[in-house]
Amino acid sequence: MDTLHGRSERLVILGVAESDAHAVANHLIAMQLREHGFTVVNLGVCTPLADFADALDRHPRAEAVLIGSLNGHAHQDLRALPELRAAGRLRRPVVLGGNLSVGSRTTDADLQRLRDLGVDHILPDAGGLVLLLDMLDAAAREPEPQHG
Ligand code: B12
Repeated sequence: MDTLHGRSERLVILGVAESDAHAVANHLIAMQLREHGFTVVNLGVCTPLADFADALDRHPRAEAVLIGSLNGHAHQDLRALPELRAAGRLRRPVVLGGNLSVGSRTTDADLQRLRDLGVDHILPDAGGLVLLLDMLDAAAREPEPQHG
């Protein structure tokens, strides 16, 4: 719904990847986003990718789908992304953050494998999240270029 300032309520879907039980960052990120005025649909830990898609179906105004992964199994947990996208689902920017590989060092190849699945944005920590969401929001509001 539009506010007095002509600004729609801002909503995001947040959760932690399917095999992952790490809860602390998820709660902190939800708090941070709520402090910035976002409505956060927080699916919590151990959330299968299909549940993110279902949540987006229920909340089609969501600006982005934010997924945390700490245990190193992001690629395995997000492997259904190409299939869901091919079926016309999860058609919002997917933002992934956390420890994105097994071991202490995440290589460019690890990140590329995630992008190849269709992950749109990767953030090492949550510090840049609001800025990224603001940039995505601004880009989504830009008028489509006119052709012909
Ligand atoms: C606490 C903890 C646990 C607790 C979790 C309790 C709970 N209810 O959350 C318990 C004991 C259950 C646990 C279990 C396991 N853990 Co653990 N755990 C940790 C620990 C010590 C702290 C995590 C934490 O809460 N940090 C505080 C938060 C605020 O920081 P953060 O999680 O790093 O999040 C920041 C960024 O990563 C990022 N971020 C995180 N999520 C998101 C999401 C988005 C959208 C964005 C943009 C950014 C973002 O932003 C955050 C803030 O800047 C870390 C080590 C460490 N010091 O980080 C290991 C660690 C994450 N665990 C690890 C492992 C391996 C496991 C287990 C597999 C161990 C085991 N063999 O059983 C299991 C996995 C269970 C599972 N199914 O997921 C490894 C992962 C290694 C890897 N990726 O290769 C780590 C790094 C320890 C290590 N050095 O080996 N763990």
